Amino acid sequence: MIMKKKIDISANINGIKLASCIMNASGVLCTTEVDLNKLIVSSSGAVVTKSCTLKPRKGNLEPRYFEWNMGSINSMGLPNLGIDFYLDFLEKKNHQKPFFLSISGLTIEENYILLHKANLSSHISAVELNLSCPNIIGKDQVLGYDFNNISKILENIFKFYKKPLGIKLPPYFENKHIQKMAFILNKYPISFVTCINSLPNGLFIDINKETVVIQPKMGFGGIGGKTIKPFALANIRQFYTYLRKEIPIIGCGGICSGEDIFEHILCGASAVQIGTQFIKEGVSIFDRLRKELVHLLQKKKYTSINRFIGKLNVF
Ligand code: RRO
Repeated sequence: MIMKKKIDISANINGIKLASCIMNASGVLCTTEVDLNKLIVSSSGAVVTKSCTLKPRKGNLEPRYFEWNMGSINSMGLPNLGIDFYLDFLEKKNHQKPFFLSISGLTIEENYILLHKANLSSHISAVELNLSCPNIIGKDQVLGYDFNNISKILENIFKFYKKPLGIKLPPYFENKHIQKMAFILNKYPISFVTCINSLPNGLFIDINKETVVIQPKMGFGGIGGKTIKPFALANIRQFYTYLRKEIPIIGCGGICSGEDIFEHILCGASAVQIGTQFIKEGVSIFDRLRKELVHLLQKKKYTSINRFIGKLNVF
């Protein structure tokens, strides 16, 4: 009998150990107690919570999410149960998996308050600070595009915040912007970078009805899914090139198969998050993707994802 070698798809994000490198993207089926419990018992390598604010929020008017064969558009508007809910949930839950608390304050000051609260919790593995929410009515500023303020914000944060901190970034469309952001991030003890959030300011149209498909913001929203994979790969690749090697990247954007995960890792991701396709399939997706990834690695004779992180060839 031929013994197949065990394929290792675990990940180590600056000391945070994930049995599988595949987890959910913040925002997707991770808002309520029911959602979070399902994620805990699933085969996702970690649980990422919906970005939270200080107070609970209902979010934008519905319809606020729409998907088609190539992607999704959303303008959820940060619906969440408030940070205390997520911290209480964790305190009560005796779980084994890494837990990433995503936060997205409506102001910089709110982010500081959220981080003060997170700092006191012994149950979170890291905070994922979302600098890339595109859908708040009346607030068009995506913090991740505000290069002038990021340094100051991070400087203030690391004066008091002592736990692992990851940063969730929006997509950038110019190499020099990625270089600039990486230069800033490299100065701080950041535990990981997640890229990318949805592509902001997209529009999808129903040709039969001659209308937009979501209600908030005249139909404009963040684009996710298959359509955005090339942008995710480019951002991961360029951040991998410019970030200090001690800052791992969690790739997010357009993953539907084990092959997509392979591409993210080849570009430089140490782990990956699943958004749109997780909404389509539910928690069983983590099993499917794990099987597809393991199968591909067997075919390619890789025993571990560590063998090819960032090893993309160029001509
Ligand atoms: O809630 C949202 O509208 C939302 C957020 Br916070 C985010 O970070 N990304 C996104 O596509 N939608």
